[in-house]
Amino acid sequence: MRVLVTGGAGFIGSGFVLRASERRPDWQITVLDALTYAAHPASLDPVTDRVDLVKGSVTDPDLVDQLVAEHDVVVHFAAESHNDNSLDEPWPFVDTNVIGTFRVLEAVRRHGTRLHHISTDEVYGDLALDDPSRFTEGTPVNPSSPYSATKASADLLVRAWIRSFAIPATLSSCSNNYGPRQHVEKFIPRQITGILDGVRPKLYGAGTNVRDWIHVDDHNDAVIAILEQGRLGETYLIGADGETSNRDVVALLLDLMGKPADWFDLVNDRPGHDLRYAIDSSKLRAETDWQPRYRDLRAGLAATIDWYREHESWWRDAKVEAERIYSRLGR
Ligand code: NAD
Ligand code: TDX
Repeated sequence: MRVLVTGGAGFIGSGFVLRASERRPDWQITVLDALTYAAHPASLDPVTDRVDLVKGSVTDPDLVDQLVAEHDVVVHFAAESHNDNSLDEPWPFVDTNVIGTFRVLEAVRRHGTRLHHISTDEVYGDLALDDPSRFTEGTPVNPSSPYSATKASADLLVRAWIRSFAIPATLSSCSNNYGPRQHVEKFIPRQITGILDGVRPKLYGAGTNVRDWIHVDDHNDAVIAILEQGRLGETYLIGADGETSNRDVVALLLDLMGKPADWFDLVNDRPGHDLRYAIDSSKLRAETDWQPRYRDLRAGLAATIDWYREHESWWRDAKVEAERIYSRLGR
């Protein structure tokens, strides 16, 4: 099977390429990635001899058309992915996430190629901290940020192309990922690399917001399961019952890294900051054989800390740039 992975030099996309290369060695994988600030092509070093990397944008209709025509499956990870950046400069989010997805859809429609579209739980908006409910596939989209609005827009385009043009596609919306190779602008790697540099963790607002953490390998195993066992036209929510407040994540990191429990700062909140995300992944678990393998957040974080400790050259330049942006944003 010839598989085109858009955004395959980013955090989750590169994890997918590595995981699929290990679990499905017969797949021929091509990565299409614009190599933005968020890309780390070095993440693909272990598979450079067997994976083709094409530098280009999903917004380029001719390139997308040519690559889609040459593959049997497209797994569409490419996106601008960081909420804080979307609040600062929304246009790249509209361009890549909406226009880019439109280009992919049109190419898939022309060539009959199977598509799996990667989305996020953030398209459903947020839940109150004291609301016991969780998102399901039936929850109406209600995005809060420019980032999540562009992801919800892309999802609506995919669903319309399924209904109107019968393209062979599936969608998945996953909760917050953590693990190796995540860009240091994101919450967990920002705090790990900060602590390694002797900088106290920075919690937005009161630190009480809740995210539903899942290990990146569990996400990518679920994507493989949906590709192989999912029903065309369907959306699947991916989550591993990992709800944890940001304060509790920082408490785990401080404990694992030998710092006092009160060694953090509360900083300016993110405008429009979603309170809580929570995923009900019963449908995925009922229709495929997928189960999360990482069920212990403390152990997963310990391994992630080790990875950042051992890969400073992978993250150092990006850290300098990310902190320059955060200091301008006052966070
Ligand atoms: P990331 O920012 O680490 O990687 C995104 C990749 O896409 C980068 O390699 C970047 O160069 C590439 N890219 C950006 N614009 C492009 C363009 N125009 N053309 C081609 N490539 C382009 O993001 P991530 O965290 O790995 O997220 C990947 C996908 O998973 C996104 O669609 C995101 O919405 C979704 N998602 C992320 C999470 C999470 O917790 N990080 C959770 C659920 C869903
Ligand atoms: O320094 C920080 N301090 C802090 O308290 C940072 C960077 C974040 N936070 C908070 C904001 C969120 O409540 O931590 C939480 C997680 O923040 P992010 O890592 O920026 O993730 P989030 O905004 O939840 O979005 C992530 O999950 C869904 C990904 O970035 C998205 O791509 C994905 O769709």
